[in-house]
Amino acid sequence: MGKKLAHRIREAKEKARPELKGEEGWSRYNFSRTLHLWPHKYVDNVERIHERDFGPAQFIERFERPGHPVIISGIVDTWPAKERWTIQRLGKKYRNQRFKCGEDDEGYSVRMKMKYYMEYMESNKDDSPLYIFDSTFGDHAKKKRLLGDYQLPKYFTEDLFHLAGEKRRPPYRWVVIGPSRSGTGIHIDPLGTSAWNALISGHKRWAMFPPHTPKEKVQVQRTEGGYQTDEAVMWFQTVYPRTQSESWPADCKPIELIQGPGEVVYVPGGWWHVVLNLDTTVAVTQNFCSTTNFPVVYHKTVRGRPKFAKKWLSQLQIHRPDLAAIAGAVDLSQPSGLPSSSSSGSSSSSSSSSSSDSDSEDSGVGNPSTAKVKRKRKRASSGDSKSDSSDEDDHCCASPKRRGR
Ligand SMILES: O=C(O)CCC(=O)C(=O)O
Ligand SMILES: [Fe+2]
Repeated sequence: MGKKLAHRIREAKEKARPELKGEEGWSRYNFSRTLHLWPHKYVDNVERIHERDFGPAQFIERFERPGHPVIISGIVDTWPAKERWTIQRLGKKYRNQRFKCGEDDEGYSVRMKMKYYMEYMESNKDDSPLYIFDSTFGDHAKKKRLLGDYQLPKYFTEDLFHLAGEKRRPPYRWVVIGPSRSGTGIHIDPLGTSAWNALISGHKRWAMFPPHTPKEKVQVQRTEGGYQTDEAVMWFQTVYPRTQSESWPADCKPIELIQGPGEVVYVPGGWWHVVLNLDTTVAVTQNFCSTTNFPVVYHKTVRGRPKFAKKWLSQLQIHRPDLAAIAGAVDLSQPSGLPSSSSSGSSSSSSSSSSSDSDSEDSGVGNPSTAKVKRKRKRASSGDSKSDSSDEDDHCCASPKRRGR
């Protein structure tokens, strides 16, 4: 390995995971040699549909309104990304562009040039490798060419945060590239939003749990995960076997699947999910607020990003008075109706939810380091930060979507 390459990788790793304390820490579990990521026998119990068989209205009634995960095929078939997003072509076209592959302790993005990341991706033996999860590609002269390589699936064209303006809105679209063993630890997507995740190449193993599943049950415990508690690869080693045992509550059984090339996963708001790359994957994912999930998303946005919510509401009053009226009727003294990674994870209909419970749903109350990170982010003028201040709890969750700016 070239000196410069080795240096760039070391630099990025130190920033992104200082707690691992150098090379040894990155491979102390030896997962690259000892783990068989592909399960010999695996459950695949998700519903699969083809986009030709469902119109948007039908999709809403069957999947979005009731909050049912589903895999959709057909969508990616017509995308230029199918040809253009091979590792080779991406490595060539975006060679000297820097993509976010982690975040430091102060909330700044850790970035690496594509050419270095590609070499790292091919050669690494890390337990849970660095993972490209970049939400700012649409803001850069060169990288924004990626936007022309895919279209919004017909079910997910509504995007109410758009009304608040590109500069102000929370991050919402990511290119996602990583080698086997990389992935995303268990989490719920931010602000009650739903998501779609389109896989261009490779295979992702998913487990999803319904919103009422207790957080303590699905998270890796500190004592069993060491420094890899938040990592997908550790989750499948520790928590997954428990989900298959007799004693796992029947109503919290996971939806499991292996997503293949060309498949789009729909993740309803409030669902826990964990994603492990079984081989090298290239994907794009977007989060959205639609008319259907608006009441919950609005509630969580007022809690998590109050200043932004105000500005958003003023635009809704102009462009969507129907939704502004719904916003006005949202009872903020009650829980939003869906959990967040930072809340207790117990059913929101539980009568034990006090108003202080719902306060902590998204606001990160009680986490002393949040304020520091917020200030840092506000100051960051790297063009990384797409939104104004975030009051959301960004610390207790493994999702780059929550961390990611
Ligand atoms: O593909 C991944 O690792 C990200 C999965 C995820 O959490 C998401 O798309 O919301
Ligand atoms: Fe997610």
